Amino acid sequence: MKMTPLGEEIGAEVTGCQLAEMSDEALDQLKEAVWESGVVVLRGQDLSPQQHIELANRWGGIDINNYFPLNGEHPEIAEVRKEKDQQTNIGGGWHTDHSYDQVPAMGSILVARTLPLKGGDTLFAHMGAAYDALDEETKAEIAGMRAVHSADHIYAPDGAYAQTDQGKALRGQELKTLATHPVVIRHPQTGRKLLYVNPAFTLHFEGQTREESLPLLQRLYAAAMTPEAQARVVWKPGTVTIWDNRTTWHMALNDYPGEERIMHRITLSGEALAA
Ligand SMILES: O=C(O)CCC(=O)C(=O)O
Ligand SMILES: [Fe+2]
Repeated sequence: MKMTPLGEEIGAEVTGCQLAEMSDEALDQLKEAVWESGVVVLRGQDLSPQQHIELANRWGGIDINNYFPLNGEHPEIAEVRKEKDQQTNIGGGWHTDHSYDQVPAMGSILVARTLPLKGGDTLFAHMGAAYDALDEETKAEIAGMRAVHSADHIYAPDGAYAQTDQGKALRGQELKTLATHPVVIRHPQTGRKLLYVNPAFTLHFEGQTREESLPLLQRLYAAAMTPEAQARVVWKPGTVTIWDNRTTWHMALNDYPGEERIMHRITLSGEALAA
């Protein structure tokens, strides 16, 4: 297995590995690459839905996403879909999946099934690099702080997606989510300090209103917007991307009007987060 960095401080492109027939040692190596670099890309994979599920189970278990439409034959697989005639995509702004859960998902294995001719790339940002980029004063200010996360303003009947042409496809509109996590977490496996707030699901700091929280939140978000902290995944048929939600943010570009894009996502179970 060979790894080439994707960006300066983020990501790895892995060659010499077929996910469908990987040894336990290779799986352990791949996990470490995901935890440390945040996102790995594998090309030329021939991964059936059944093999996708088997890989996720070997990795450490599956969290069923409560909102995305599920694949009819394989309910472990969520479909991230944009039809030819839809305007809105899923995950089109910077976010961390499932930060609104008490025990957020570790990450995802995303498999390209139908791609536009060009466009539809996915951007990733490394939240360890973002934390490192903060000045010492800010690091001291956020040490010990906690933030409140929810998905209700995104997925509720009057939420962001309900007003778009993705609204009808989504499930779970009646769910209520609320979770509090440290603003700086330690990665459960690597121990690295990571900034754990994101523009989609973080509402405010604990003990502050949203209005009071926004200036500092915006400063923290800006730290993830450096070229060194970011990488772009350009999808091709057979591409599989695996990412860590603690280490990274991501966003899906919506630049392929009139074309269809269908991805199969399995969400990997995680663990409780601590400072
Ligand atoms: O479609 C993509 O590239 C990613 C969408 C997304 O945010 C997700 O699957 O969590
Ligand atoms: Fe996402």
